[in-house]
Amino acid sequence: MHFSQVKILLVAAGAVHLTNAHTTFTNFFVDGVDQGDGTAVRMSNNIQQATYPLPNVTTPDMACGVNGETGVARIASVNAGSRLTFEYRAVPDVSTVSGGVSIDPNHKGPCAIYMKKVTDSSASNNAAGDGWFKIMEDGYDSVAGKWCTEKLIPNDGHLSATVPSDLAPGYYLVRPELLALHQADKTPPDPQFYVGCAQIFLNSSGSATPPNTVAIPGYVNMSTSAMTYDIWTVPLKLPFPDFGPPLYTGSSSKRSIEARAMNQTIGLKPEGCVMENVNWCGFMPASYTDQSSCYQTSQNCSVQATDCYNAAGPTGSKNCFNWEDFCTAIHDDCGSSLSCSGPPSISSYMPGSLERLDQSKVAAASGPMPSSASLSGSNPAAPMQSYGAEPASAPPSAVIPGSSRLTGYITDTGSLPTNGSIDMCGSKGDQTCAEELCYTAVYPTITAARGANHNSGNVLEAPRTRG
Ligand SMILES: *[C@@H]1O[C@H](CO)[C@@H](O)[C@H](O)[C@H]1NC(C)=O
Ligand SMILES: *[C@@H]1O[C@H](CO)[C@@H](O)[C@H](O)[C@H]1NC(C)=O
Ligand SMILES: *[C@@H]1O[C@H](CO)[C@@H](O)[C@H](O)[C@H]1NC(C)=O
Ligand SMILES: *[C@@H]1O[C@H](CO)[C@@H](O)[C@H](O)[C@H]1NC(C)=O
Ligand SMILES: *[C@@H]1O[C@H](CO)[C@@H](O)[C@H](O)[C@H]1NC(C)=O
Ligand SMILES: *[C@@H]1O[C@H](CO)[C@@H](O)[C@H](O)[C@H]1NC(C)=O
Ligand SMILES: [Cu+2]
Repeated sequence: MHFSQVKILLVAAGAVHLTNAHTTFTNFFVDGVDQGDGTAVRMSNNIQQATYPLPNVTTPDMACGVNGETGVARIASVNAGSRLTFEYRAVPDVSTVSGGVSIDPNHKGPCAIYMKKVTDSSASNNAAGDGWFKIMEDGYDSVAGKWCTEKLIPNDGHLSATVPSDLAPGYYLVRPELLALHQADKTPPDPQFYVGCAQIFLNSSGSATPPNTVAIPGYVNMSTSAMTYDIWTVPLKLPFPDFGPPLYTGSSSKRSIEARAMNQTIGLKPEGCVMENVNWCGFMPASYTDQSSCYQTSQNCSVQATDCYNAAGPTGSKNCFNWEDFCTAIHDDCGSSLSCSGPPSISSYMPGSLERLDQSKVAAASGPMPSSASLSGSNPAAPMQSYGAEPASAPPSAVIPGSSRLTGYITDTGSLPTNGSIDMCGSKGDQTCAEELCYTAVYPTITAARGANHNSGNVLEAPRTRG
């Protein structure tokens, strides 16, 4: 089966119609630059349930969400004073949905952003526990008559905060938090948290350690008044009872980060990483000069593609498909008129440049509410078909499948013989390879003698047989 067909079937089989528009944190921007879907993000790896709220307010998953104790490979570089923007999506894989929304409009409630200093933000088992401080909070805006979650919707699901400029440098977890209170007045009350964590390294010349930190879980329980707040009461009982530690905004003075005391050594984009999907990196497979090395390169590419699909989570496999298309081009090259300079250029398989944030939306939100329609989605994050074993080389003297003609050079100089056979080397066009493929072309099937002398002889076309 051709790979594009595999892809289409996966999309069809994975199609899910979402009846309940929950939400999840999927990706973040540093000073308006998207770090990539799922890149440096701790989120649930359960594709069907990634958008579900946490089951209760005291589960350890309150720290960084389901799977939140599992570090991921990448760590984003952030400067003291940088603007961080967290994106929430009702359908995590945006390649499967058009006009996706961030959260169901009835999920009304406050938002906050927390940070915690850790020794290595890509290490596991460092999320739950003490050390969390709050850098942003937004509850109910009585002037606009809107909850923070309602402002997210016209704001493309974006929640932003400025990293306090006096914080000590180093590794941090950053935790966006939404609390939907539409069920908080019910019996039993069901306050619904949506949290995840970004893994960052902070460039800073500061030295501050925020004094007021809390343990997560622990900072709220069902006795905390906000957990049972009735958002349906008219008029609302204001002010909304905020919860968690006091806000830490740091000193307002801008600091130079030139004299940084610490540099990031973990979680950087690896050298040679040419394509990314979530926290997977693709590395350029080796160049090849003959069919055998071409198939090795093809195999390497396909193993990397499988790794890409296996590493993809709820945000999908979009760039794995791009990588797989690149692998298919290599594989096709091995089978037909092998090029002398493989692998083919990857540039036409590269994903479009990453999303750039609309700066006007990094700040406050305003504008009309979009419709919550078109919430069908799918999650084609399944492993690709394996290429399987390939012959190291075609059997001797067989016509190579998939190609009827060869263009090559006559290897011995001199005039064209009028009959008999002739050895030809080369493979395609007028390139020469480090290791040329040689063929024996037999008259009278040599059909065309084109061009004048080129290298050692005339350029010919002949049926492609291996000599
Ligand atoms: C909260 O949820 C966790 C995870 O599902 C569960 O282990 C725990 O028992 C729950 N606690 C309460 C008080 O319901
Ligand atoms: C943080 O500092 C490093 C080392 O100078 C630099 O490469 C990186 O780009 C800086 N991060 C940002 C967000 O500017
Ligand atoms: C709930 O939180 C409050 C305030 O932190 C604390 O005093 C109380 O002991 C907690 N209750 C339970 C059952 O954990
Ligand atoms: C960190 O990197 C910057 C820029 O590359 C350099 O000037 C500085 O000396 C480095 N600091 C440390 C502690 O390595
Ligand atoms: C694929 O090739 C790259 C570049 O030569 C190499 O670094 C990598 O280890 C290979 N991967 C596999 C799975 O063979
Ligand atoms: C070329 O070789 C073929 C097959 O051996 C033979 O039938 C034909 O007569 C030869 N032609 C000439 C011009 O020698
Ligand atoms: Cu929901």
